[in-house]
Amino acid sequence: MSFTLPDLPYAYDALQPYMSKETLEYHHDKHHLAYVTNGNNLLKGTEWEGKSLEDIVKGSFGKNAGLFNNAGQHYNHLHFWNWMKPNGGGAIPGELEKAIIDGCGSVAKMKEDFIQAGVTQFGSGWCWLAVQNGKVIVSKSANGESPLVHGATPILGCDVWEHSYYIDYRNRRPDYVKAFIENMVNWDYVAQMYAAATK
Ligand code: MN3
Repeated sequence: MSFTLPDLPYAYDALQPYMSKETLEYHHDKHHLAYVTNGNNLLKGTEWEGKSLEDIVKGSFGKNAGLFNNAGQHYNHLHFWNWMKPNGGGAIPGELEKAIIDGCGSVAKMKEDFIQAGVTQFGSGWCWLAVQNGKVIVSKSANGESPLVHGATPILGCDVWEHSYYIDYRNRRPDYVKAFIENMVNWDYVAQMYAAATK
């Protein structure tokens, strides 16, 4: 299958004041599109042509860096747009909340660890909530990597590449990750991914 760029699930100005229209225009229309275009070019003629996106990401990791970087970032961004919503944040669906408390100690501790992971990811990368051996964990990864290639299933990720926040927050990455976890997350989508990862 080839990669395609989906429309954003909301208007470009829908995440203001936490993420601007300009950021989403560049991030979705230019950065994500580049991963799609480059990924399709690099996929051609490889053993992964015709495989699912997850299989391409996992299969190319450590074997075909160019393809992995673009396919990995396509996977991450497909979910990233859905991990956010207008008027996000707020109550976490019950079963997921229980799993977060069980895995991370409390919702407050999960948020603290998530922000810390995002802030301490040196250079480009992502911070995550993932399911590993049935437990919710916080992690971080470099560049286009995700928990998928580190033995876990991602259920929430925040893009901490500078292109995700520099227009709105300049160098203040901690403020961006805090705004993300407090005010932008679509917890219903996270709960869906949690349910799929644990069934
Ligand atoms: Mn990005």
